[in-house]
Amino acid sequence: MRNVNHQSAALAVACVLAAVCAVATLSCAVAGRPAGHPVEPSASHEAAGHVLLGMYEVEIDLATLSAEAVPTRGASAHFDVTRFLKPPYCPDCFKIKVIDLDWDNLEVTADVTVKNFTKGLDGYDVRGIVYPCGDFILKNSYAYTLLHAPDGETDPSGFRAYDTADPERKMGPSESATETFIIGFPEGAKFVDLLYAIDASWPDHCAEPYDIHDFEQSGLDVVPGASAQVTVYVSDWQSDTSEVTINTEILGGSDVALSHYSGEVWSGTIANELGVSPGTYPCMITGLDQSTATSLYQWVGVSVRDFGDLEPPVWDDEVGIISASPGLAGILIEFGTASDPSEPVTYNLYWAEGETLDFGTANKVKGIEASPYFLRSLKAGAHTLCLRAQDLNGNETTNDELTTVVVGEHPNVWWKRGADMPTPRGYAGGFLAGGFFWVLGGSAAGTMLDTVERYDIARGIWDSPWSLPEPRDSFGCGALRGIAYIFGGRFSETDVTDSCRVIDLVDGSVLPSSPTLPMPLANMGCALLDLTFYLAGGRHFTGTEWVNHREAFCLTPPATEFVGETDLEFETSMMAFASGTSIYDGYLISCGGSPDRQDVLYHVPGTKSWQFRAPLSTGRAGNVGVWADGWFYTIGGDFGWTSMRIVDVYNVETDTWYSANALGTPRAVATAATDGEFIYVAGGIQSVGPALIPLASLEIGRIY
Ligand SMILES: [Ca+2]
Ligand SMILES: [Ca+2]
Repeated sequence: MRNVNHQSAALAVACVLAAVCAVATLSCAVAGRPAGHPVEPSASHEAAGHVLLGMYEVEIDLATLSAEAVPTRGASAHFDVTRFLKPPYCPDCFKIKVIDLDWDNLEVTADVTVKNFTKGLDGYDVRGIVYPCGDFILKNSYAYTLLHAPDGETDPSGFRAYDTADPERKMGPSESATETFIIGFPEGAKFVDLLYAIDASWPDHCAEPYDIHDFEQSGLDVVPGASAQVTVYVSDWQSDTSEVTINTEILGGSDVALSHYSGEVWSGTIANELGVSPGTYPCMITGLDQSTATSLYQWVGVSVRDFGDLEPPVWDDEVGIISASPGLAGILIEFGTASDPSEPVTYNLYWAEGETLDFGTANKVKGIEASPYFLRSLKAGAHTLCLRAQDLNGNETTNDELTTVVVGEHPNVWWKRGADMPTPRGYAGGFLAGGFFWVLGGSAAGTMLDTVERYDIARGIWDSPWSLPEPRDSFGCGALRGIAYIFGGRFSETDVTDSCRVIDLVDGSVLPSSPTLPMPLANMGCALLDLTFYLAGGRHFTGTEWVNHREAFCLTPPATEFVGETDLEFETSMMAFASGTSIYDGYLISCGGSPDRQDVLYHVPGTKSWQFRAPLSTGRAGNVGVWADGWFYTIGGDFGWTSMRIVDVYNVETDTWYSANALGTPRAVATAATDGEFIYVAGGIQSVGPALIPLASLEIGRIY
């Protein structure tokens, strides 16, 4: 525990230091100029012992996730840090590091590190304040303040408190600390712009309360005039808070003064004057220090309930569990939605090992907000589940529809949508390399593309680093030691080539001495095994028709000559194709393929045959394949002229097929790759009768 505190303290100091240095530098730069910036610290707070260490305009570029902080003039001109401090030069003390970007919830997460650059001064109650700028808001505020608020800003702004693990909240000389800020941004934003200030109390603790926490209430009914008791903890270093109020305007009331009960506890009575309906209502609590006229603010949620509501929620669509998809150690559960006047409706999952369920003794997961729910860390074997809905009053549905599934038979995939690929296309090549999912070339509506786009797995964003030397689709493809290999494919809808390209992933430069295929081929199987590329099947156009092949070849870079391998058992193309390894051998799997084959072939390179394995339940072509940890996955494909969402998973050891969760979007000739934990599937073509729709969507499947 002690160590943790020290680490966190060390991180916090870096931020203060950077901030002050920036201010000091800026002060010199603007010396003698009139202060015209609208952002100026409020003079009334200086009496409270607060020091504005710096105010910055911070901009985060959501495309590159880089952050830039520029000190504002007004703040620097009006604040005399040298009264307390003589900062040494420090070019790098205020650090912002973006650590996550969540497009689903429209929020960016950044670590902000502050450092105390002084040689002998302690800072107290260090805060990073985020003033609202348009639609950008701090989502994880510790509490709220009006300190240093820009002119005209009357609503308290959220802040994060540093060093809260230290009982004294003290930042000593050369200590640093880091806090994580979650910033919400509006849809379509390309940048996040914030006004950010760092405040500390010197040379002692702040005068106003430093924390307002643990709000509690008794039940508040929907009936107009109904009342409830509230209590809240107000922490004050000097134990001399003058006044605590809760604003109940949203309930039709006003500022209600709370009485000092004992220690940090304040309590009082609030009323639902308007008789607002069931739900949770935000109310602000203010803790005032009279001598300095400084307050700390906190938002709390007041819950209103309908005590006359004794009815459980009503299911809107399906009752309880719609599907329960078991994996090796977890179950993905999808369920219907229910509604109730006493919102919000939440869901309770009951589960037990075995094929029966006793509600009295079952395991219970309470308060699930929405479908789906992932139940993890389960033993192999049968599990029985039931899901019920519950309203705010605790009324629970009585449905007892049980679902039994067997965990541990096969892995499954939990698909989620990722950021769309910028260019919709199918018949592209791709692989994982350097932390990116690469998608190369391809075509859309008959137009060949030279587009190269890559998905940054850590950051969840796409960019386009370079282009292929020429537009091309339907080629074999792989990456080895930072080099992309492109084999054959098409230059136009019927122009199939034997040419190959070897390309440096860093800058897209084409390397000399490319191999040439033994014959023009497109849509062949291609997989990398033990540093050797294996190609099999494929097709070419005769001028009047497409002809499938059965030949197989291999190439071991840096050699540029293909060597013959054992032919497939039949002519095919557009099949799912992947390599895998067991403790004995490396092997290749070819699955499905033109024309809508069910066949599955298994081959150990160097042996004289491809073995027929257990066939697919339905034929398909244009399916894509990946292998992970002893299991082969076939994803999507076409049957007839209809694209499929189907995902099947194959146990290579036992020669057994299982169904996995389907893709969200039906697609064929997509691009897929796996790192063993996640499967990435991008683009492809969706055929609906004669219509062919190129896709941009990315689906990311978590293997479980
Ligand atoms: Ca006080
Ligand atoms: Ca109800």
